[in-house]
Amino acid sequence: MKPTIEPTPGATAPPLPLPSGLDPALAATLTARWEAGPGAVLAREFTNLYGHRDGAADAWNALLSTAAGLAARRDPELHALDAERAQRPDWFLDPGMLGYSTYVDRFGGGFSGVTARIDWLQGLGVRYLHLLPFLRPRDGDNDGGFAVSDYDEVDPRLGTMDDLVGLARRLRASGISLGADLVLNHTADDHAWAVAARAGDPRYRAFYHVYPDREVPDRFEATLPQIFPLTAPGNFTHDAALDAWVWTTFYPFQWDLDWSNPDVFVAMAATLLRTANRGVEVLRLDSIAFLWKRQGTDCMNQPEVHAILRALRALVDVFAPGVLLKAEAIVPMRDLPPYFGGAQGPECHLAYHSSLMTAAWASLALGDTAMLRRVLRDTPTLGPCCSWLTYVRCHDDIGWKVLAPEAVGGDREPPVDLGWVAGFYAGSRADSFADGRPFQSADGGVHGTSGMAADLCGIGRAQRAGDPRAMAEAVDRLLLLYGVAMCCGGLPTLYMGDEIALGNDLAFDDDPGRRHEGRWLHRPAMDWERAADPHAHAPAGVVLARLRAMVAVRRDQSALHAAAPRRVLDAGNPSLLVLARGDQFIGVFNFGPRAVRFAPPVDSWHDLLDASVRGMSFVVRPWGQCWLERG
Ligand code: OTU
Repeated sequence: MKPTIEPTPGATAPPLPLPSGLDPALAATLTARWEAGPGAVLAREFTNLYGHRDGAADAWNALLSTAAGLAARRDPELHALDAERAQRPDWFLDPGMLGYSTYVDRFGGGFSGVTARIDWLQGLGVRYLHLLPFLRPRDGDNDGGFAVSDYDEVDPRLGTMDDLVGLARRLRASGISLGADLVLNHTADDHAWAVAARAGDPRYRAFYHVYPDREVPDRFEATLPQIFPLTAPGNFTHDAALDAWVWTTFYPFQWDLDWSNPDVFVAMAATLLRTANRGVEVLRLDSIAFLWKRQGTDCMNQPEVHAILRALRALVDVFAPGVLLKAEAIVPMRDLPPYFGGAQGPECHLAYHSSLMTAAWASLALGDTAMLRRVLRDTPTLGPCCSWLTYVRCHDDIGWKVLAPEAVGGDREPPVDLGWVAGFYAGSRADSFADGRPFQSADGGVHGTSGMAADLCGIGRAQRAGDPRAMAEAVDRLLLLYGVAMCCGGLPTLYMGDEIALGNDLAFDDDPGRRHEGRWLHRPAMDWERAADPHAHAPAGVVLARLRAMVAVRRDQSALHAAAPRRVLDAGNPSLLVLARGDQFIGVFNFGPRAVRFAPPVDSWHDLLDASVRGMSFVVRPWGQCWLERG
């Protein structure tokens, strides 16, 4: 079927209806923003998506009156932030930016515990904190909080909504922007909308994709991927109360919302703005690729997903413009640039560069950077005020499938056997340094790998072997990956615990509520004892000190600004990645087990990570890196 979204030529913004009694200054500000472009985009996209649907006009009115009402109730401090960010819209591209991602309970027990650890984050140089889902989840299994029962209540085990708002404010005062997940592809099956649907309310039944029998599901299923093939096979779940099949891309208790329904758009758009009003400055748009379904496709990255994103961005740009949208689209790189938007309007400010992350791990296993060089060469230059989110690990598995297009090889690159790479990290091979586990891989198929970065880099094995040299190499590997994330242009984001080389959490194996879900392997509780005295817990002290040094160097390097030009240089050795940022900075990363000599093109250079090294040629030790500055 042909995509249905075409831009409406020459569309202009309809007038912005504002409630009477709105503060005149705010009304003027909103109107000016609306007329600067977002109003026309929102009207066009909403009309294209929903104009033909019953109730579209009511939905439009409800959308704008809700949004204006929320703008009127937005905290003055946040209005001030909106104005400030308008002056410097590329603030998050700064090389002083550093992200940190963690679960609230694993890091601080609850919101107040996180507040008490702000100094730790500041000590690392963190400026953006992504707290994994903290809203009220469904009872029982809830996919690590990604099955939300109520978007307006927090998980009571973590504190109260006031605690969250207070935490956001404290973070802001400390120079840290709070990020949170907006789980907009699905709700939990005990969300009020799902409960109403089960009770037979037709309005809410229409919030989900519900089918009386297997006919339509089977047709879709023929071309759909499997996200959790072992623990949640299939994309539809039979629900007894609905007496029907409901679309469940992820777990059976996560019901996909039907975004072709304008009421769903309005409900989730309002959820977005309410979340922003609580002080959340960055919204991680979870599983964004899956929002729109089209028969005969994999139901990912459909054109309507981009129309929805343009509409959401337009709303944010009018009603909460200090807020950033971050795309969590774990898709091959060729499908990623559209998530930043284009000629039809802007979409997200940030997107996870999962191909880069995954290619770095693949290159580490292979001792050959061809895959990584190719991904970097093909990574497009982004428009202004857009940036990649670069990372090493996160709360999910490393999903190898995003690399499928690169793995077939190219003119310059040989094919890569991702099955071999996944096997390398699976923890059972003698020729490997890694202690990971396969995630959702049936019969040796390629899917994902679980594990903390430290253990995937070999720190666990080196510790067990009591081998100082192996330990030093494992530490170098961990820092090598973070070095790439910090140098290649983006917002580098640490995963909790990596800064002290925290290893896998095997305890989940004994927990009947979690043992079926391998991703818990890399969701340990922060080890505050180790953090308090890292040198007593080798190699935590070295990792922490070197990581901090890298962050400090990066902060002052304008060459490492996210928008500074990037070029992969020919290194003459397959284990090296050589990355020029402008003409004053070259990052040299050795992914192989042998030392390599590298001579920069011309001139004399010095290594910013090792003040003693200066000259025209450099020896990069196994898994070592040099950050060379000209002069
Ligand atoms: C996201 O992830 C979250 O990050 C996961 O933690 C959730 O389980 C999932 O959504 C459902 O809410 O497809 O494009 O390990 O990479 O499930 C995003 C697999 C996703 C994840 C995948 C994922």
